[in-house]
Amino acid sequence: MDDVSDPKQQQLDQYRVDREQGRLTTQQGVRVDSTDDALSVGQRGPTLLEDFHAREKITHFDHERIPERVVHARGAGAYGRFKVYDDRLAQYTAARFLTDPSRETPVFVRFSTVGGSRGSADTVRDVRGFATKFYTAEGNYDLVGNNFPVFFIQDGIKFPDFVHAVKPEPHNEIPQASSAHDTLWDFVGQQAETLHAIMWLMSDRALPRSYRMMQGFGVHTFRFVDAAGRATFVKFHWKPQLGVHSLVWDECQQVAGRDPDFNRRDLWDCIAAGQFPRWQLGVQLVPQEQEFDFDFDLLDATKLIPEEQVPVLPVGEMVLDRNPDNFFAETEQVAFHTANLVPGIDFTDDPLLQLRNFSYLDTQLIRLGGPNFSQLPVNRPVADVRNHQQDGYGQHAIPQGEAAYTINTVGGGCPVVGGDGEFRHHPDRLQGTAIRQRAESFREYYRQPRMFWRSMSEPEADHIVGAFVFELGKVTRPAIREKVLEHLLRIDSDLADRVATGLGATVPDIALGDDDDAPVSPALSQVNTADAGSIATRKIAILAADGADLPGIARVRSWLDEHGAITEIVAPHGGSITGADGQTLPVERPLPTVASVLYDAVLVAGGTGAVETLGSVGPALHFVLEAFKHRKPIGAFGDGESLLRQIGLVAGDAEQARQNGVVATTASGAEVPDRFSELFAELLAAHRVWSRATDAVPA
Ligand code: HDD
Repeated sequence: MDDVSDPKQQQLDQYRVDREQGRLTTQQGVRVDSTDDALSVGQRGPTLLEDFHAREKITHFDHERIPERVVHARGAGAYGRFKVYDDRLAQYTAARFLTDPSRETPVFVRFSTVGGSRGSADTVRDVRGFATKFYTAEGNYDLVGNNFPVFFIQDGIKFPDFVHAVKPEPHNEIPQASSAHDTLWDFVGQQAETLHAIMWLMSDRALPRSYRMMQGFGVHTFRFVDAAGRATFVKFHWKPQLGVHSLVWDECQQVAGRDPDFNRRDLWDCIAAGQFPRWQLGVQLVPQEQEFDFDFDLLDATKLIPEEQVPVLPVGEMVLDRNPDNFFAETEQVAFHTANLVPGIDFTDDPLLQLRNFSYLDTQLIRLGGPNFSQLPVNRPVADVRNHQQDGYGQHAIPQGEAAYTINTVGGGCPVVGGDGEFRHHPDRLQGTAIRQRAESFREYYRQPRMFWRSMSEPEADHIVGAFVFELGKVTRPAIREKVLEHLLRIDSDLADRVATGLGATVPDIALGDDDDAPVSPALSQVNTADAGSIATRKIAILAADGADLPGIARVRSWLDEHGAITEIVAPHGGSITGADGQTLPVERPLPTVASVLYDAVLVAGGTGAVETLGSVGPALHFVLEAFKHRKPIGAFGDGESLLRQIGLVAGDAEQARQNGVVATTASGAEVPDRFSELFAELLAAHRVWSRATDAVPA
């Protein structure tokens, strides 16, 4: 993308305050003489009320907290830019930012977990929020999506019930950021509509390796409206350039303790290092006339349109290239709203969306303390804002003029209503009776969960079974487990059998209809969404010690660096290591401060002395074994291979290495062949070695 000036960043510049220069002042701009000692009567006497600086400082501190988001409390955000490839959407939508390839639209994206509190860990089993604010020239457009294409409920009126069920239980506020407890599964048992999203929640999609490596979905069917008012149904997709990759559950639980900020840190570090994450925006388009051509209802947010049925048309690219300056001011105060639309995009009658359209504005009022939150720097449109809404807490604008109403003559009839480029609601023709009743077309709950299950690769299916066994194993009421097993049986009997076996339970004896009618959608499997080509931004621990083969490290490292990977020297002690050649190399991470779960792969450096040392350090051996257990690529060069043999890992020839994910060469120094690095990178690009047997690994 061109590096053109960014109107949003220019706007934000007016609000940025450089605290790394200047003099300390009060909020009134008065310089203070001391901020260490409050004004008191003598050195040991009482503090004086007249110390306005002390009072102001304490008072401001007392008011620092605002309510955390009722859901999606924990998040991380970044600024970036969006641009369409061409004008191909012009025949469907009047939205200029989606049709004009010469435009670059500034964005702010906030990724989040859903259930946990603001201070909870990143790597929990959960849906991830993927909310994008486009600061378009026609006003702000918010695409408030998730990394699952389907939601847990069909009607927004159930949202408080669902959230109360998944959040910590009300009597003791346990468990934090976990769905593995009775109330969530009780809710699932009673609400078959949750099952499709529950399948996603039990899958690897709920454990993203990185926010940079997950898909995003607008979830609902929205509507594009063209300049002539013609509508087309649309679903939005974000596809990450780096492919879709996940952690494994055992790893997640450990990372939650080792680095609770794992995903947040990953996003921050990569942007800070200039390795900007990118996503392709895609759309699935359905002509209005084809609204009823599907075996589900397009208005039902618990269903997806299989990509094989309606392909995703790639339309543009988003890059995130700037970290916020201040977490609270920007990431915490950003306010998304599904009803922030621009001309060319409109809602459908999806009953989940309709209540979302109420909820977001409402929640910002309590969270951000009044109706002027859209004036906060991160929320400010770059488009002109002019209206007669006035007053309220925190009014920053200074509206001028005598008339604060429309229609006026006093203010010259301004601001003028309408004219050009205004938002017009799609003129739906509506007629009906007020009823509380779910549409019949919403009442099939098992076919798409079955499609999801049957589209999984073997390891993905194993993980789903493991997740159900873990979650239901934590449920204390047998009747709840049984009810969920009944639903699983209706999805697929093999799934139910395997989960029941893991739980030591029996599959309920119920009459079943024919369950063989589910199609398979290869696009749902991560095997098909992993980008097998690139190792960019993958993190590799190079395990080394004093006596290491530093020229060998330099050779492999430069190859990996050149291909965009991130390498870190991990050694038993900090400071630096001295190589066999007497040279020194800085240690980036002392072994006691890290663990293999924080890396994508491990490389054991050669050097006789180093390998002997590492072979006698338990945490170093555990490091390699644990990476092996989590199916990460393991490599060794020079004498490094003997350390692998010590713990029973065998490389073999290239074919065996591919199968087992262990690659080694006896070559050292400048002789380490590129072929070694290439094979290691091949394994790394695939992210995990699913063909490796790991059941007996003692780590
Ligand atoms: Fe929601 C936040 C996504 C259903 C009510 N939601 C929130 C955020 C995301 C989503 C990404 C965090 C935004 C941020 O980073 O600030 N929500 C979804 C998706 C849904 C969904 C993809 C289904 C398709 N949400 C949903 C329903 C309701 C809400 C049905 C209520 C009827 N959501 C909220 C909220 C939140 C929110 C209470 C909490 C904080 C906020 O809005 O700003 O209004």
